[in-house]
Amino acid sequence: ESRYNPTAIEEKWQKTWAERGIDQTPTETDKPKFYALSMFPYPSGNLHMGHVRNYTITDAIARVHRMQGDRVLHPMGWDAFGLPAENAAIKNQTHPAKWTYNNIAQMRSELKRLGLSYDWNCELATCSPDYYKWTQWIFLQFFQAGLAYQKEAKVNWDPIDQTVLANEQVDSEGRSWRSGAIVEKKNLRQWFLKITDYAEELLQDLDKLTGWPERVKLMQANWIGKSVGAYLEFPIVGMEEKIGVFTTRPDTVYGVTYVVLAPEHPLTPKVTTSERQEAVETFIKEVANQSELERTAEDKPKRGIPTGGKAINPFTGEEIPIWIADYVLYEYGTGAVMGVPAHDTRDFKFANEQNLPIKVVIVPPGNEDLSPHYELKEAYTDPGIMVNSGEFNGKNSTEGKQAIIDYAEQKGFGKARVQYRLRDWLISRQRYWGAPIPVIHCPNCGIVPVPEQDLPVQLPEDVELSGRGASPLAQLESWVNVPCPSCGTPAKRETDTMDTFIDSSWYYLRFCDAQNDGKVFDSAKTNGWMPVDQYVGGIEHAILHLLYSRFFTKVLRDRGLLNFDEPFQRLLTQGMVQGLTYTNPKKSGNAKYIPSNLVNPNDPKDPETGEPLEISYQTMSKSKYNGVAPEQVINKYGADTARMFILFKAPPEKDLEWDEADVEGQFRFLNRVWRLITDFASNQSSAKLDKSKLENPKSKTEKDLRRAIHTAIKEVTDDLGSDYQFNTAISELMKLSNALTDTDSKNSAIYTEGIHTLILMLAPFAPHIAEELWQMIGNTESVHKASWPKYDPAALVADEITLVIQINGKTRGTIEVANTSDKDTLEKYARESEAAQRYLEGKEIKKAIVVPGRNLVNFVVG
Ligand code: ANZ
Ligand code: ZN
Repeated sequence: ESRYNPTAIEEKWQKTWAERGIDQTPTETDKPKFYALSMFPYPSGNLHMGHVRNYTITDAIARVHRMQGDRVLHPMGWDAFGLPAENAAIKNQTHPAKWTYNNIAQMRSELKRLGLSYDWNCELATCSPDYYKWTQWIFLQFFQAGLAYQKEAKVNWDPIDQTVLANEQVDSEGRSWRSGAIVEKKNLRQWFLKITDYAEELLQDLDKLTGWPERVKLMQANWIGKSVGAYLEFPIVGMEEKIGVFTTRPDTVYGVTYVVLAPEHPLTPKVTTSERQEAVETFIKEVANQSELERTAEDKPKRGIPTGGKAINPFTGEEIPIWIADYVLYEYGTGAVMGVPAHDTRDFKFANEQNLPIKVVIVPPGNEDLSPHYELKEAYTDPGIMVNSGEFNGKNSTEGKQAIIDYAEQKGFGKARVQYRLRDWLISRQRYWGAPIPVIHCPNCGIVPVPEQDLPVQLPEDVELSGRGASPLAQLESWVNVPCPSCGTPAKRETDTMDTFIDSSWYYLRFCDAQNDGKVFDSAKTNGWMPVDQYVGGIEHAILHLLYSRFFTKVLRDRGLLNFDEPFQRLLTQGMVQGLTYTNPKKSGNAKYIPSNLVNPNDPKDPETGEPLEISYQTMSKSKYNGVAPEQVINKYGADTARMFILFKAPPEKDLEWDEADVEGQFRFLNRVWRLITDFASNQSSAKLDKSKLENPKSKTEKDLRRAIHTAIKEVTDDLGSDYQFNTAISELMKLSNALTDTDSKNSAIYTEGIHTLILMLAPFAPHIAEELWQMIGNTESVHKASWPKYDPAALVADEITLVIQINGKTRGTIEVANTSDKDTLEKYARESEAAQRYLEGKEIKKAIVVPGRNLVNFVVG
């Protein structure tokens, strides 16, 4: 009898499966489709445990669906453009393409060792000209639709990477997501995609995403940030121009005691009086160096100064001062606000600090008659009744909002307005390793799209990467200078490349027709596979990647290429993989993390200082020295054990603590299954399943075994339903394995059915050992082509139940009785039981409470 040798069988089956092409996407169309997708990786060099978890989850899902009769698309590719390749190239004097493709080769071979059932014919890399040709083509679709435009903009400038960053790439401390440098502001002409045109639909359609976690939908809604309110114009004393403000509280307009401009607002210098000019200029310079977060943080004091200018409240005719302040952002709304200190918390603080008047115009119902000037300890921000508001007095503030808007519209000084926090997507990067934006700037014709037959605009290979100054492409004269495609005049190529989030906004569409070299994709094919039925990936993509992908889908739909509204039907955000982490609480920064190989686990001390260490589980990362390399685990236990452990240790959406003892536990389980089935294979002359013998078990033990088998089928199938509770599914497999080990009916057709069932249900999780054992018991077709077992409801019914006997709520004994839910019969059994006889002797039964579902009878006695 052979030992379980994972290395040998895993290599063997990976090779055989590849030769037989069993993971290829089926072409028949009579089965329901299922598109299973993991977020594709950035080829950074090696797989980490987070990748392994992500892909194992999706693979198990894909395999279950195949066995359950779906035709499955399960592709994999590479999100291969981006800064790290360029930085590595600068550092190591190689070409980014070389670095990238080496990493892809490395990671692909690691993926293959995991036994993931990808159709490698769909593989794509976003940095390949076959792919970015279509990224460029899609850009031109946006351009033709008026959804790609250039504008001068203050951009985030990363002084280390020497590049512009999207807002999303700047963290809450104002640092670059990659280099960590404090981001500066700089003015540049940049390309934008008009995602704001789709803000409302992106918000509304969140309701269609019933298979998404609520928390992700909420994050998207907050990012879009819809506010309903009004645009109101305040005339400026002595000037033609007016100050437009956006407010969500038009009902408070009678309480405006000042107006505030963002310091960068173009009206700032115009309204500033000469006495105030110097102070205003100094203030503007100070604010320019602050991040958005510093400017708006709730706990920071609001800073501002008067400009000397005055505006008029169009409702009251009152003159009010014009200020500038840091808390007013130029990029949001109109970049100006009406100050209502009585009803806005920030304004209240600001007015108190700056000694500006506070005027109450909303009061809680029933307080209308109180002195209008009663002292406020804090802003009154709730709805209420309007006071001090002229003809609007007495209205409740909710109606008041509309009444004020109607009035403003009538008089021509305002209107209703919806405002979104979402801004247009800045896609320009002054970098080399990205898809070049396919336009040419002609002195005669302006911006000319590169004609389709000239796509892709290829990245030149002979580029010099210094990591400094302007974009590498801009420095390459031979590449930049081209004749205008329209008039032939000497013209210049656009030298910006696209944000890599663009590449990943449409890759899932390309997977449906990955080898098409004549089109971006065949719409019939893509419409046939889309939407993705199950998308699996990290929560870090909850906002941007998913929002951008949804945006692309909607735009391509409106261009007639797609016939659906949302790309991802269901989304699973898998939890983090955490490793055992040793920290020295006396140290700070990264120095506090101590590599585990320097620590004695029985007495964890800092090897340098001898100080005691703290132990915790934290997300695996290089800087914490708490990572476990997938390769090592596979070498030691095999991929099947790694997969089983990952699926068993925690539900997919929860964090997972990597624990070697539990890895061992799964290894032992697979070894038990191995022995169970090798024993079966060698003892049984013919292990063929005789279906005719299954339904009439010959003995109680056979019947019990059959119940265990069918209960397992039911439970595992339910666990794999829509919630993918792999952990409980694997527990059920363990129970089934124990039942098969312990039964006395090993020479029955039912036992054979149990063995088959165990292997079949193990197959999605531990595909190699399942295949080996499946062949060992005499099958020739792959287990992965077999059908998922179905349970027989009749087999689930137990013959006997254990009935609990209670006297006054106290359990006094149990009896085995025939399975029934008939109350009278249960009561009769209970009365006749020895326990009842003993405890009830000489006592009067006041009441018998029978609970059939809980198999319980309680006698209440006096
Ligand atoms: C007057 C007012 C009175 C306001 C009141 C609120 C309460 P959201 O919900 O975030 O859209 N605001 C408008 N533009 C701004 C900008 N560029 N920078 C900073 N603040 C700005 O908030 C809209 C409210 O934020 C607006 O309504 C405005 O203050 C302020 F009792 O107007 B409100
Ligand atoms: Zn031209």
